[in-house]
Amino acid sequence: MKRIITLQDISCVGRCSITVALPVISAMGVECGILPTAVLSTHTMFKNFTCKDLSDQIEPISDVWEKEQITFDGIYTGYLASAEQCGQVCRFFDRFSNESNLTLVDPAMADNGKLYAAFGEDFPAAMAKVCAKADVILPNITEASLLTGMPYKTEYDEAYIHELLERLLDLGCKTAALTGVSYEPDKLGVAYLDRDGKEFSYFTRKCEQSYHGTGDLYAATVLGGLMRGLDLGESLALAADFIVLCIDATAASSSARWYGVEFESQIPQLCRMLEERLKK
Ligand code: PXL
Repeated sequence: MKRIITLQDISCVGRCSITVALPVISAMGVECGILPTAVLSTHTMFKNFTCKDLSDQIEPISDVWEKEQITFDGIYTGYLASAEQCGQVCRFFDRFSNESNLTLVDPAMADNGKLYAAFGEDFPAAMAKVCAKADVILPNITEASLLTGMPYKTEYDEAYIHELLERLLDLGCKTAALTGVSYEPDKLGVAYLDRDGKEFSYFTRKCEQSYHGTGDLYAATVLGGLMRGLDLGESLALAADFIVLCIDATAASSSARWYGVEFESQIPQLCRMLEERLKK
């Protein structure tokens, strides 16, 4: 069984980061180790929240893993607590990434044109350095514009998306995949470009509702697919189909917006969809 390590926060309530990555990646048949980078009462979209930064644990934990010769088939990072912590995560990549494992960076820091509340203006540049270490990065359009300095647009054409992808590759990653891409009012999807010039896109029906933590759920599912041997396009498509199921399953709930998508009920279906894709 493949083993991955994910570096992101524990938001105790609110379905994001590690509370999403662990159940989803485990259900997909991949061992999911965690390196919690901070503990929060909830994610930072709630009006009140506590945050205990665990940056000082990253190095001692890494030291012991190295001594114990623990290795990872995948390294996956999500929300990071500060610009300084981004530097520590870069060092983690230097120690644990190699030719035979896969690194996925979800630069979870912004949405709908705005940086998350907890971050200062220096954060995107620090996250860009984390992206430089990755095989695959998975920003949304807001994050991509902050990482590249390109303008954030809500109305755009394929040329804008292509240029964003090219500029993301300039950061140093091997493949840039952009989420939340839409060229038609009722379709939403993902587009990727890699260093060899390979392009891919996949679209699903656009759901009306939007829930916090969906990006985390998407990234965790993509990583699970990659670790099980799907290629990137198949993993991105599987994750997109799963998100649509989860959003549909959540739509009946009135308090859901800040509590995240009710992915739990859709895990059996995710496992079935994964097995079907693996058979092909
Ligand atoms: O879903 C991204 C995320 C993860 N973790 C924390 C957050 C957010 C987004 O706001 O606040 C703590």
